[in-house]
Amino acid sequence: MSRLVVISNRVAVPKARGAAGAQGGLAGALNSALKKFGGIWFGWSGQESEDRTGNINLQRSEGVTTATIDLSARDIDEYYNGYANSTLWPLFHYRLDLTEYERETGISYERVNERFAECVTPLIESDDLVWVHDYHLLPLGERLRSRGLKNRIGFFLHIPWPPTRLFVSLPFHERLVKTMLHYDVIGFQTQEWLESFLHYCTKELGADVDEATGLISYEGRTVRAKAYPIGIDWDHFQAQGDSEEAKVAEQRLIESTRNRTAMIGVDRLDYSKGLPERIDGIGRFFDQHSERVRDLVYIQIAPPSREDVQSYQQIRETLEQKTGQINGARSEVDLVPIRYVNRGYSHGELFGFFRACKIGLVTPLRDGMNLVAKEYLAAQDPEDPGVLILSRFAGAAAQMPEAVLVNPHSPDDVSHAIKLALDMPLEERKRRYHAMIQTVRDDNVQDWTEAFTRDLAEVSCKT
Ligand code: ADQ
Repeated sequence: MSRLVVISNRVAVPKARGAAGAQGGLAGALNSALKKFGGIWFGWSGQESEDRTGNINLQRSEGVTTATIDLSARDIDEYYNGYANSTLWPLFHYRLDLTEYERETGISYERVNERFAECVTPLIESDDLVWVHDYHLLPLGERLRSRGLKNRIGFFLHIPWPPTRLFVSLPFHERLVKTMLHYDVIGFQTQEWLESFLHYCTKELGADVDEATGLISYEGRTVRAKAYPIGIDWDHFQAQGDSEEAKVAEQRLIESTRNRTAMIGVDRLDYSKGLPERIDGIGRFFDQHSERVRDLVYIQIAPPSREDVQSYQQIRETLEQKTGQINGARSEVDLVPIRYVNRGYSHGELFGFFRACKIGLVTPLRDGMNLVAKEYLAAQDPEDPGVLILSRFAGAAAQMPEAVLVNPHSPDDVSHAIKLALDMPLEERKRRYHAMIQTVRDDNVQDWTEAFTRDLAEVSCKT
């Protein structure tokens, strides 16, 4: 069997997984894949240093070898905070209003991709499958090819691919997509993002695209584009749910919310997750049903994220303000309607919290998939499941239409969904839960890695 070389912006060693703190869905998924295949996970250490000697730090932990490099202060500022998180992230989440276009950060993005290629190439053996991840590394395939790599190289985008009309606002958009067409397989979370990409290739590049098979022919090369919806690590999550930690967390929440229905939201503090809009929806519910304020408590767990980027500082302020306003107006000596917790928890604790909450609110304005929606369901008691309120703009909505789907921009819609969830009879809750849980259990992260790596392995080697 071929080894697997995973390349992503950040590398997270497996033992960090259970630790308290926000860890993106990507980390857990990739650790599972690497344990199965053996091989290497290459990326940025998360550390800053001015060392340009190309020193690579190799470590082995729980069956996974990690290879990391440090980045300079300038690279972190311009490649990571700049082009990746102030240009591509907002643009790909349809937020033109937050998208910054700076020529310098674009140049740094290319430079760091080149440095990644330079450092990882000597670690790659001729038969390895190479799997590149996410928007930080869109041009890496082309950089690896320019160094003579003939391996099968795949790419997976964890976030949405924007509609062509938005994407063309990116200076040098053609150049970026042309570099992507050096991969052999390109994966997207949903059919919708896949279609947007194929549309761009047809309309803007004039590539020969077969919509049915996802095959793109361009300048003598053929690339396969396909949707591979990511899932959770079901077994791991269930095991966490059986832990003492989960039981204590569940009990703690039940006791502290006695006689009130608990609703929960767990999100990185990111503007794409629709947090202020969600608080507006909850505020609207309290306005429309003031008699029910005493029945309800909303718990928002939102650890800070990308704090060096200005738009992330703003979202934090906005959220604190809105939460403060509602609590100020609606609290009583023995009652606070919204609990806002600005930190991360382990998956065991999250399992316990999810299980204790009768309503899960997952309302991003735009999201590639959203694993929290799946984790919430995975933590429910099948005999008395809670209700998932899910944004129709999350990739997960395409897989789970039985959730209570909402338009997260509309406070009335969110308020109405809360009312529906609170009053939903047990039979209907069970029916919806059972319709969704099969997808969550069966289309899990192991299945996802298998589907992607199988397709990549089937590509014939270039000789
Ligand atoms: P994210 O934007 O990070 O991931 P998501 O899919 O929801 O979003 O994954 C978040 C993960 O972090 C979940 O496993 C969750 O449990 C964990 N997490 C969130 N808040 C936490 C907290 N307070 N404490 C501890 N853990 C917390 C990106 C894309 C998504 C896509 C994933 C995977 O933006 O659309 O689903 O990658 O491909």
